[in-house]
Amino acid sequence: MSENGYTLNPLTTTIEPGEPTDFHFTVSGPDGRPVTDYQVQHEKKLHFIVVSRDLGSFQHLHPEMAPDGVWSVKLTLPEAGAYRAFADVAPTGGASLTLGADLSAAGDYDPKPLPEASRTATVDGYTVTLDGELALGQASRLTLKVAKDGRPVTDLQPYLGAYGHLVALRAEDLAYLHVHPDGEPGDGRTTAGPEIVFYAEVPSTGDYRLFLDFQHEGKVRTADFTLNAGERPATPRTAAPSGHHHH
Ligand SMILES: [Cu+2]
Repeated sequence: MSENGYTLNPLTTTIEPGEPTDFHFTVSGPDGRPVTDYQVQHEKKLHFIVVSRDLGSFQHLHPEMAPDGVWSVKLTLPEAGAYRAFADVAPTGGASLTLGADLSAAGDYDPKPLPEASRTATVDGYTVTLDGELALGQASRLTLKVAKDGRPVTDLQPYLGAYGHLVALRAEDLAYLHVHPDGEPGDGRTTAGPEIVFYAEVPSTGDYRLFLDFQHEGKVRTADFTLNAGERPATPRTAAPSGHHHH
């Protein structure tokens, strides 16, 4: 919830399921006051991720900040139940942080089991396949390959400064993983698909949910996966990345 003295503070307490709600929050700093100065990361000062506790629902939103540091976003929680919101920020002069807060939508809650482990996701006629392993104790290389109607997509569009954004969450407690893209549009070596490469480090074995945002033909879509992280293999399949950039 809090990191380095920074806290995510929801100001909206009641959310009706299925109703678009004007959701407000602040990020308070070590002095207890709302932070108003942020560094831009991936073209935005704040990335707001909202997932349902059962990890069936995922949203990646970009709230607007008022001069007093109050953020606003139109938020719809699709069904009654428990949700977790994450704010990815880098206050000016500080490190980048992921802050979390619990949200809920009132009503009867019908939690669903975690979707079965799968390396293929389909969304709107696109098929995304995932190659690579999440292994404890090493940077795991994950390759996501995008196809449409059976053909590789080679004209992905930059979205927030990358060809894809991957969010990984641990199923057990919704711990948020830091995932780094390998390369970026315009660096002279990163192609616009069909493959998008990431490096992820998992803090424990167990099940993870992965959500890939990618843009093609003017629309952002999300492909989701369930992946089990195992012990470190005896012979690592992939070495730790060298010389890749943090963004
Ligand atoms: Cu974002």
